[in-house]
Amino acid sequence: MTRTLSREDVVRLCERVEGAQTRAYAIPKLTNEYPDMTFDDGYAIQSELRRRFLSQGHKLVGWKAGLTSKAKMEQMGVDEPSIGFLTDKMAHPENSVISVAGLLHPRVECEIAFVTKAELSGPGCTAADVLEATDYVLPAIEIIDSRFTGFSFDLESVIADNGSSARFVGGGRARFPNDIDLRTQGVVFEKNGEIVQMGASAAVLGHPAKAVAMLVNILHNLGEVLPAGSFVMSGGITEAVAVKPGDHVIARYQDLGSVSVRFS
Ligand code: 0L1
Ligand code: MG
Repeated sequence: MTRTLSREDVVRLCERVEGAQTRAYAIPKLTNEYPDMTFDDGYAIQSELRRRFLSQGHKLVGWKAGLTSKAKMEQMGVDEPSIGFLTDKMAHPENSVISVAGLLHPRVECEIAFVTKAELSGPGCTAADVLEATDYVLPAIEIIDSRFTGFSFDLESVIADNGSSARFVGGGRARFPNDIDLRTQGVVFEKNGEIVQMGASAAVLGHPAKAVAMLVNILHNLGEVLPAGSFVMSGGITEAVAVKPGDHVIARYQDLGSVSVRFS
């Protein structure tokens, strides 16, 4: 564990991120002021943000792995994945309308979500452990929203900003993980009727269950476990696609049906 920020700095930076998230204004990346900030500092800020949201009555429903595909890492110029927490306030029903008024740079990713039936803990959690503990998988759309000015950020700042988490939608057809090939799951992503991305789930660290295992091992470093009944998004299969009011997106999966959302 390498921390450079004092508790006062963590609280101050958390308040900055919380303000940007809840009032939708852009802030400079945190490393401009704290160039020595580490990933552990980023997670300390993220944990403080989680503590605050939960104390305001938000419910923790699960976690997300981010930056898990090579395409995504290249798009963002980073070489490590990250994790973030998900609350009930971020969840939206399938094919609902999401207002972008409360968002800064909304972009959409198609992902495979896992719902767990047993607790998972690190260290050393493997993809096999994840599959064993998975109740079912389903298709999901994540709406990410970086709060940093001009999309200028680094992994330390993204971690503090809860991995750009903003909204998510689960839908389609839930399947038992052993009934489909989760490694070669194809997805076609359409925006306003046009195909804008295509991919296969192997883009997510070779197998999306590996991303969930990685998430569990990072949780261990934060002193946390993944409880049974968690909703876990395993990471974007393709590059994130920007959306604006009036857009409609649908992600069609080979064996998991489709999931869609509209924006106003
Ligand atoms: O879900 C993710 O892959 C996290 C992306 C974090 C960086 C960004 O805002 O694009
Ligand atoms: Mg994502």
